[in-house]
Formats: sequence, C-alpha cells, structure tokens
Amino acid sequence: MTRVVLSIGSNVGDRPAHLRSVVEALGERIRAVSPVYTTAPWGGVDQDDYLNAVVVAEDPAFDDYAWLRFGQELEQAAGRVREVRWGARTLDVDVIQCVDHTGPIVRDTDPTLILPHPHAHHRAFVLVPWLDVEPGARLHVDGVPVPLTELLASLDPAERAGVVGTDLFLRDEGMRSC
Ligand code: PH2
Ligand code: MG
Ligand code: MG
Repeated sequence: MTRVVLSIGSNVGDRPAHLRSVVEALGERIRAVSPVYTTAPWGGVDQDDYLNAVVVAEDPAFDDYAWLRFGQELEQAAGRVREVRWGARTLDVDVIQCVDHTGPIVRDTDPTLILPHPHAHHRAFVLVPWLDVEPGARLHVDGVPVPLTELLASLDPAERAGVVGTDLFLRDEGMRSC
C-alpha cells in the first residue's frame, strides 16, 4: 500500500480534459483532488500558461515505480511527445511524494525516479494546490521534513503570484462530495 501525491499539469490542447483523464484513471483510489490553478510557466522556457492541480491517491498494490509508470502511460495516452526539458506538454504527471508503511520513500540514486520530487519545494504550482488538500503536509528537503506552509512562505512572492485559482472542477458532479 502506498499513498502518493501527484502533481498534474497541462499547457497544450484541451487542458482540463487532460487533467481529468488522470482523475478518471485513478477512480476509487483517489483520496483528494485539489482545485485547478492557472500557472505561469516555471523553468525559463517561453510557453503558454499551465493548468495545474494536485491529486492524492492510494493503491494497495502500487509501489513508487508503479505510480511512475501509471503517470507515464497517461502522458502517452494524452499524446505527449518528450522534447524540451521543462517545455510545453499535453500532460505531465509527476510523483511528488510516495509514502509506504515506513514513511516517505527516499530515492536519490535512480535518475528515472528521484523522491521526493527534487523541484517540488520551489514550485508554487505544486505547493499551493497540495496545501489545499493536505494543509498539515510536510515535504522532505535535504532529508528534513518541512511544512508546506514554510516552503511556500520562503518562495519569491512573484512565484506564488503566478498561481491563480480557477473555477474548473476535475471531478464530475457525482464525485464532488467524496
Ligand atoms: N511543468 C514543467 C515545467 N514548467 N510550469 C508550470 N507552471 N506548471 C507545470 O506543470 C510545469 C511548468 C515540466 O514538468
Ligand atoms: Mg513536471
Ligand atoms: Mg514530469
């Protein structure tokens, strides 16, 4: 059993539909879905604004690599082509944190999966929606668990100002209350 925090983003094509495809694929495994934000592109590549959200999910049979593969399959299904690092994409599914019975999994030697996500702590587009659904959450930075509120407070205000709420929902009517 693992509990995962996924950051999902899209800045090409039908952005809400791409994000919804993740929620649909998770189905009953979803524990929380954040509001959707429109976010200024992070990483220095000139591109359109993203829609971003955070999803928390649990699966009794998944380890961290299974979540990675799950995300990659959905990225492929959304027609994603891997080209420019931090460039435009139909769908990006990033494993931010994965907790098993021992606590948050730490991986720092496998370039295909670094955990916790090495850039999460300086990305307002991850921290803001994650805080919405898990206000008490902490993220390990250099091995030390730090409350998300502290991480967010230490960001450049401009970074945070680039993350703006929308009235989009990722879950259909019947799922909103769960
Ligand atoms: N993803 C990136 C690069 N830059 N910027 C925003 N605002 N949102 C993203 O999801 C994003 C990004 C590549 O992973
Ligand atoms: Mg990413
Ligand atoms: Mg990614």
